[in-house]
Amino acid sequence: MNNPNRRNALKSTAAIAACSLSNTSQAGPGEPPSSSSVLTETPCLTDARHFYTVARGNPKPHTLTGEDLVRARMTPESWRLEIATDNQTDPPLITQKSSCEKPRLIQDRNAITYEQLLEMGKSKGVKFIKAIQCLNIPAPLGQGLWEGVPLRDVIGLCGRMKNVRRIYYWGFHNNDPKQIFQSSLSYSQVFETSPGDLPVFLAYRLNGKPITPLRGGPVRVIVPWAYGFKSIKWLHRLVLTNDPRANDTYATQNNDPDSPLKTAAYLSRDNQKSFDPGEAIHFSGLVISGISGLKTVETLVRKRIQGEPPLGPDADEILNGKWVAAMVQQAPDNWKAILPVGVSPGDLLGFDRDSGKPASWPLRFGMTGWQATVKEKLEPGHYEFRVRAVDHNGYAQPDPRPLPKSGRNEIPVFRFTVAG
Ligand SMILES: Nc1nc2c(c(=O)[nH]1)N[C@H]1C(S)=C(S)[C@@H](COP(=O)(O)O)O[C@H]1N2
Ligand SMILES: [Mo]
Repeated sequence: MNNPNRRNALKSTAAIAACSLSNTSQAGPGEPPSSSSVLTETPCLTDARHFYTVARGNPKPHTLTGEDLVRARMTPESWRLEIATDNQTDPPLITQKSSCEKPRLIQDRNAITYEQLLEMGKSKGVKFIKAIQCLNIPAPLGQGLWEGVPLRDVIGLCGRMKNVRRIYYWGFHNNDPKQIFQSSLSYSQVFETSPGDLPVFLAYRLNGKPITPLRGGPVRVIVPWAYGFKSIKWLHRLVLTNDPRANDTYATQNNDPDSPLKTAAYLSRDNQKSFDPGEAIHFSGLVISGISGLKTVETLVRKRIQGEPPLGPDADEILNGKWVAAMVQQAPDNWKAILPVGVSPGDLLGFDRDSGKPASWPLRFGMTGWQATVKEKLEPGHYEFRVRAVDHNGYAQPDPRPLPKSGRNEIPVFRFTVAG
């Protein structure tokens, strides 16, 4: 985990001129968002260098250069993807071994190359804007336009399969088994996508450019609905297994390995902490539209007594507080100005082909900015600010899934003072 520049990256105004802010709910005609309340806008696409990075490995694979990078098969020319079966039985759970007609292996000289993947992309390629978020970090890491080939088509190159219930996969890990970072998907998740829904894919382009080692290139898995741990970087190997268990590395760390992204609002850590009397008080942050979509973002201000114990998550003041709607950054009206040259919005998954408009805003499994201006006049003293997302089922954060090991969506709290 690194990258002190991330906050600045999110503030960059490049390519966001067309984005505007508006209230998520009834902002009455008498209350247009005042332009002075516009702090910063979140770029729809985060620069590839400015995502927050989560990577294991010693050395971190993305720090390799020159010959080391070639040996790690992390350049487009040296990259190879192997697809194998695992030869495992484990009665009574696994009584039959998985098999496929044509495994793809380096030793058999038929592993999949970068060129092959690009070639498949010409007819089968997909493009999707997705936020990456770590299940264990209460903030999105960045959002990109990912482009690649559905995993089902790549595995299809292995011919007929038998007894495959799951696929697990990992990336370059310094050839040290202790450094493997592995993830898994069920056979059905890979092979069947309901109409208009999102396929798992192997990405070779981010924001219109080849994926750099830092972002997991040359080829990275993208699981559109999932937290970052399913989107394996520096992909090396897929294994077809008859083991129905989710054998993700993250499952060994007490996480829910099947958790889809949660709808949740996050507070930027660089919000102002102390205000002069009468000074306008603004807060801002990011919001993820997860599996249940986003209805509103709401905020709550509360006076506190210095030294008092923190409120518990079920405190009446939180559950029944006077939450007020915040402003959510609106969809850009000029997607062409944001997307890489040659990419039309109608080409993107989740967008209407003819109108070029997204099916929902915020983008499904995407992020955008929110901001709030405190309306009441606050007398000098100590305060707490909270923010929460409400999803399309009407559940307010941290519901409906308050268990942090399925994604960090606690209600963020921020203490500030108004000077006396
Ligand atoms: N090979 C590999 N892939 C990986 C990881 C890793 O350590 N090794 N970390 C995962 C985790 S836990 C997260 S949250 C995301 C982070 O993606 P990013 O660094 O591009 O933001 O990458 C995932 N893919
Ligand atoms: Mo993660």
